[in-house]
Amino acid sequence: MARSALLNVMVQAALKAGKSLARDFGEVQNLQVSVKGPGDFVSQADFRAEKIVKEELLKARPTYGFLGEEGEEIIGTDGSHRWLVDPLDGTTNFLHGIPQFAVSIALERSGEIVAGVIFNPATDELFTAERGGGAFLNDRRIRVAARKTLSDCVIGCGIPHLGKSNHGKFLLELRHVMGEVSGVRRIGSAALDLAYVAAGRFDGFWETHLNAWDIAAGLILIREAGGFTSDADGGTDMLSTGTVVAGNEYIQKALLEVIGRPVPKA
Ligand code: 2AM
Ligand code: CA
Ligand code: CA
Ligand code: CA
Repeated sequence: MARSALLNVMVQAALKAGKSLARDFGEVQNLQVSVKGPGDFVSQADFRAEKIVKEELLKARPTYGFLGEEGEEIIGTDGSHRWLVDPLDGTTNFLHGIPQFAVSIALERSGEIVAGVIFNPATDELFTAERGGGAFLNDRRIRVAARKTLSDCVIGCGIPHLGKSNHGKFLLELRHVMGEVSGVRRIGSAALDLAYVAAGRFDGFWETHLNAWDIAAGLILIREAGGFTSDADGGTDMLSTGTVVAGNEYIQKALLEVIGRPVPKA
């Protein structure tokens, strides 16, 4: 597997930030935590990881823009390139000692995602993809699962947390999906959920109210693994709407239809 110089920069940044996260995960009880909103936490570990990623990426490409979850956006002098970074996706898991969290880094070129890296330092799993080059888990090529029938499928989802306004809508979607699939799972890191679809572990996934930094890297991973993604209307505005429905060509379509079903009559 030959990685481009640019993808290598992203991988090095993710590994370095991952090391910092792994260190902080070992003494999570000593970390300073602040509350951004109901159910929405940020810790020293998030800030440290973002600083590392930002420094590594801007050192390698000083003219590119940078949008990370925890800091002010940097507008680059190069108007066509921007990094989209979630330094710690799955902060709630991290703070509870649950080893399901990741660094997510994507590169946007003229509005298109062209490369993505997702790294879980607790499992040492590194997911990478660049446009036209396929998707990889560590050094092995990955592909989306081949199942064509919803009743055979395990589907990942995100569950709205405290402070989100979409609890009722989610329960309705879940009820529809539960009636059709073999099982539903919830990891608590949207980046890992999407990486799991790319790796064929989940047959599909849906979630709403996400941010661009949660999903940008995962979207290119799925595309390069032969999968499909859309927003709630079947369109391509995942980054701006924050809704993702993902799977192989059959399951993505089937899931979109199931999720969009109207409220059942009483
Ligand atoms: P974060 O950890 O970077 O904030 C999962 O549903 C997504 O929602 C994750 O990507 C997570 O990103 C975000 N999220 C924010 N607050 C959450 C919470 N209290 N519980 C679960 N996920 C949360
Ligand atoms: Ca957060
Ligand atoms: Ca996130
Ligand atoms: Ca985060």
